[in-house]
Amino acid sequence: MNKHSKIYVAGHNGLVGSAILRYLQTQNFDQLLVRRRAELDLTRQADVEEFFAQQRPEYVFLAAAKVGGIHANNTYPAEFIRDNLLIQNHIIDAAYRFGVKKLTFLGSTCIYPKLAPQPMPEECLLTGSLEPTNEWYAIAKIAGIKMCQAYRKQYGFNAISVMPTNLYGQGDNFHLENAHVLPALIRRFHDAKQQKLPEVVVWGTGSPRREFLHVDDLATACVFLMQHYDQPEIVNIGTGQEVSIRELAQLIKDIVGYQGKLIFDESKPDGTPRKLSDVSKLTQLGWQAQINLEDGLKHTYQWFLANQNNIRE
Ligand code: GFB
Repeated sequence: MNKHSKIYVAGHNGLVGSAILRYLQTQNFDQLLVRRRAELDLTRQADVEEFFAQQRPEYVFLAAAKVGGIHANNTYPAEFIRDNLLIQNHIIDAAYRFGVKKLTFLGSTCIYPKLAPQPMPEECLLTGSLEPTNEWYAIAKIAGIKMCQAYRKQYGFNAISVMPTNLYGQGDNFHLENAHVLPALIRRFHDAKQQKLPEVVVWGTGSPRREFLHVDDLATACVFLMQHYDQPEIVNIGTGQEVSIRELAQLIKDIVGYQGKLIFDESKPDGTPRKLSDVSKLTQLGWQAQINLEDGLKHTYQWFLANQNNIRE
């Protein structure tokens, strides 16, 4: 991939796609191709094929997906499995048919078994049952990985699959119910501070542990792997560090400057108990995360404050 390669970023308005696009722009890649949803519906195969036939991108970052937090995954299972399967099937197939040189498929570490060994090595894929709250999404992502591997095996198509841990940062979805925990809590603590509420509810027991990667780090990792990795095996992308949801909530509370109390609502699901990625493969390839959680959180809250009137929900 060179600075004049034609690069399609699918999902450029989302958290991940927008970060990849920003990073490519700062690196002076000068043929970046994007389409808004209103211009190109990725769930429609004929439209996707027409787009690839006309535009002939050379490289594709497949960051378009239906995503959400534990509640959204659990509440809209049909949309999560259907939309993700359609989008990825259409893009991977069209990319192969219309001569794309290389494609990077974005998955998620929720593809690993609920009770996977911690930290989770790439090899534990398909060794146990999935976490039920997100199995629909996980099955779609596993199908995407297998599709990339199958197209490589049968057709020699250069598709790689990367598995980011829980992501956050500028451009996230801050919906109170459907977002992931980190943006949802930023929003809830912020609203509680504004409204001078005495307490904030955090879902679950607070004991699950999660790893959080800033999306600007993810973007550099994706471009690094697009340039330096050409194997069928999946690659984890994470920090290798985790915090409990209770610790995360306390950190966000402090950064937002909320003075009230934390209440844990144990009627809400905890999800998988731990989800720490083993990042030794990526470290050996020569990449590691740069943004620590506290700095990333401060930056994300500042971005939220500056953009709260037009954030995505
Ligand atoms: O980020 P999250 O929704 O998804 O939730 P997962 C992480 C943890 O935070 C769970 C707790 O233990 C939640 O119970 N939590 C506490 C909250 N308060 C809140 C809140 O206000 N909102 C949310 N959303 N959670 C997702 C998968 O799993 O991870 C997706 O569902 C995807 O498929 C994503 O893979 C990366 O980390 O549990």
